[in-house]
Amino acid sequence: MATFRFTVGPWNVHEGTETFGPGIRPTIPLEEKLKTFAEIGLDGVQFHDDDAVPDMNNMSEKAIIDYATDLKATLDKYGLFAEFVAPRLWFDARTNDGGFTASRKEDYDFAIWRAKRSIDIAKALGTNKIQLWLAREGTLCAEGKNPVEKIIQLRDAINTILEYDPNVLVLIEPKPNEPIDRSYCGTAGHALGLGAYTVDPGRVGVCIESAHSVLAGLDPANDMAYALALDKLWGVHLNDQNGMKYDQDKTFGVDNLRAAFNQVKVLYENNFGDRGKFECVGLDVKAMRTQPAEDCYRHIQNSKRIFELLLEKATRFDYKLQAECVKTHNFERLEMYVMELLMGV
Ligand code: XLS
Ligand code: MG
Repeated sequence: MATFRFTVGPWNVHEGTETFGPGIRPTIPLEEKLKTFAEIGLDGVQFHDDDAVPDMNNMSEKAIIDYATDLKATLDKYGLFAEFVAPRLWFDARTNDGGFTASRKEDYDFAIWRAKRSIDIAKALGTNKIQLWLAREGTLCAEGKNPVEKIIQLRDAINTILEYDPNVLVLIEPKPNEPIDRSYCGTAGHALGLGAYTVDPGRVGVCIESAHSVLAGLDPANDMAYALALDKLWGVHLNDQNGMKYDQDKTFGVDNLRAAFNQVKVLYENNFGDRGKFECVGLDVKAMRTQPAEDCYRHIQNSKRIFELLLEKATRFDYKLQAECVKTHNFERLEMYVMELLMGV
């Protein structure tokens, strides 16, 4: 059985800031977070470019690489590795109307600058994975962009990333909406379709996030299966989501336990994780706003524990009974078996 490697990003331990209220927990310095990640049994860390190099917009290209090289030493100190670097193109004023699909050339150029610096940072941190959560790549005002032109522009941006470094792998993390109204690349199908039309389709894969699949009205386990079937599942962001509303990033499995089980089952059955740190179980979860500062890693620990408990259930899954049920079309029996397995009967 694969050894699963667990990762999170520094943003998964946060102050509780949301649209309706400011932060209510104190900011924890990065090194303290890294130390705690190692203590609670995580293996690696995911970074936005500016999680790794906070003041990067005001630094020279060399200074950015030097800063990231120091961070790599800190990661080594705690026995952690970097899983990926993601250009954070949704914070800066220049990317308000999208980065790779920006309408103004200077904004597009800034987005490409950040993507190239993300690659430099990734290299310094010892990873070749660049994750693209295409947050604002779409429209708030439907007539505000020519969609065909912008989708080609998005493809060209990915080409530029692929051409900048021949070792880079691009993981698109699709999401159908939020913060924009309509995404140009909202599902795994869109992402892999676009990837197929880049200069090097073999270097474009996906990271499936449970909540994002739910927001697209899709089943996360089936999205993972789709990418696994095409050998394109290069990352997962496990979390949970109560229906098609705002992105909740809840603890994995707390709302949809059976769907969570099926995510673990599909990963387990397909040996996800066998390729080492290339295939990590990312926990993209956020603590509730009510959570006290003294216990603000609990949602990560709970997500990992729920994954492990569901993994134990997946290893005990009765494939003989399943085959019998399938043969006789007795899916009511199979379904009850799954429910009893999950309820510990
Ligand atoms: C937000 C995304 C983000 C990415 C990393 O919904 O999940 O956190 O995972 O850029
Ligand atoms: Mg995510």
